[in-house]
Amino acid sequence: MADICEPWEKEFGSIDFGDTRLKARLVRIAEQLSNQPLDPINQACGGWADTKAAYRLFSNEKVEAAEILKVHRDRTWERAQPYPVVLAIQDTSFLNYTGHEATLGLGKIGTKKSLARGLVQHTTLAMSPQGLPLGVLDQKIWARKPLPSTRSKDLRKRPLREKESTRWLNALEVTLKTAPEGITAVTVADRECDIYEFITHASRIDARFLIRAARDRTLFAPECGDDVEHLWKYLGDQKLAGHVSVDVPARGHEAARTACVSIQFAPVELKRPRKQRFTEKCGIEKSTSVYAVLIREITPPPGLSALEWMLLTNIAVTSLKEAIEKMNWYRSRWGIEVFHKILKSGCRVESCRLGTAERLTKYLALFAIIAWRLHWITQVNRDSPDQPCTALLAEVEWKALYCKINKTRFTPRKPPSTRQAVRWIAQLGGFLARKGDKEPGIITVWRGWQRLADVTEDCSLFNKAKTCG
Ligand SMILES: [Mn+2]
Repeated sequence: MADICEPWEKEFGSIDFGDTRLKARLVRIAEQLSNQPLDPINQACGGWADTKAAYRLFSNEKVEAAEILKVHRDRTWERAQPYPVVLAIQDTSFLNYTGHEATLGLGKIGTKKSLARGLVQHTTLAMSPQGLPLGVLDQKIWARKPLPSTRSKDLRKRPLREKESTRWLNALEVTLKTAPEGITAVTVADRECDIYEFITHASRIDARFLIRAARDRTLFAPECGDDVEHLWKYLGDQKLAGHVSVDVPARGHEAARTACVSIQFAPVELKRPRKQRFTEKCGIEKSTSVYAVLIREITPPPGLSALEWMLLTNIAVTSLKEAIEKMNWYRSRWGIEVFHKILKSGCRVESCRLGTAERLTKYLALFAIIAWRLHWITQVNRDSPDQPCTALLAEVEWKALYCKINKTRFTPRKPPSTRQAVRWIAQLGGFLARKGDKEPGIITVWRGWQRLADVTEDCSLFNKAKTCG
C-alpha cells in the first residue's frame, strides 16, 4: 500500500527528527488521519497498536510541531513556483477545549468575561491570487497566560512586542524570510491587523501587505491646511474610479448575493496615533504612506447592511484595474475561513483529547496540513480542471477509482483529467454528478476521499490475488 502514502512521503520526505522511524510513523499517521478526518484518533487509526503509536508520536519530545510545519512550508513554496504573486493570508482562530477538564496547559479564550478555555491558533495560509490554497506557511499555537494585575491603562502602554498583537508582525517576518526569490508574497489580513506598528514595520522591512482598515485614522493632508482630515471622509471625497459587481458569500442569516460596488482610491499619509505607547522616544515613524482603496455597495438589498471595505496596502494603486486586483486579493482571504471550517467542523480538532496542550499543538500542526490538503483537492479542480489527475492521485488510486466508477477491470493508459477524477471521488461521497450539477463541494469530496482509500485497498488486494493465483 506504499502508493497511498506517496503524497505524505512527498510532503514530509525531508523531515528530520533525528530518527527515521519517527518519520515513518508520522507519514503513516498522516495517512490514517487524513483518510478519516472526521474520526477521533482511536477510530482513525485502525487498531490499538496504531492508536498507541499516534499517542506516542505526539508525546515524543523529538517530534516538534515546528519541524512538521517547516518541511511542509518548503513544499508549499515549491507549489507556489508558478505564481509570481502569492497571498500569505494571516488569521487567528480560537480552539475551544472548555469541556476537557483533564487537559493541562490550556488558557482563556474569547472575551474577558468568558470562562471558555482553549488555545489560540494563528495561521498563515499561502494562496494563489486565483484562490488555490498552496499550503500553510506558518502556524503558532499558544495558551494565554493570565495578565499581570496591572491597571488596564498600563497594560495598553506596553510595547507591541510584549502583546499578543505581535503575532501579525512575527508571521509577516516568517513569510518575508522564507519566500523564494522571484515570488512576491503579499500578507493579507482582516481588520484585527490594522495596527500602526504593523504598517510601519512592513514598509521598513520591505514586506508587501494588504489589510482591511478598522480605524478612521488621521491623515496628513497638506492641501487641507490646518484642517484635520480623516481616512473615510478623504477617500469618500475622491473621484469615482468605477463600478464593479462582486459575489458576496452567504454569512450568518444573510444569503449569498451579487453586489454592485463603487471604487475609490488614493495614496494617503497616515499619522501616528496619539496613544501613550507612541511617545517621542518610541522610535516609530511619525507618519507612513500607504494606498487606500474604498469599496462600497451603493444600494444594498432592503434589510441588509451595505458591504464596505477600506483596504490599505503598500503596493501602488494607480488605476481602476489595480484597485480591482487588490479587492480580489482581499476576497481570496475567504479561503482561510474555509480552512478554519474544515479544521473544526470537518476534522473536528476540538474533540481531540490528548491530555496536554503541548501534544495538542503537534496534533494541530499535522491537522492543519491535512485540512489544507482537503481544501486543495477541491480547489485544484476549479483552478486547473484539464490537468491530468496525477498531481492529485497516485497511479494505483486513479486506476482503482476508474474501475470502481465505471464498473470495469480495464483501465485506460492515459490518466483522466483532474475535473473528472474529483467528480468521481465526490461520487463516492454521494455527489450525483448530474449534467446540471455544479462542481462538487468540500464535504462530498472528503467523504469520497475517505472511501477512496478502501476502494484502492480492495482493488490492489484483488490484483494481488489475480497475479498470485
Ligand atoms: Mn480574523
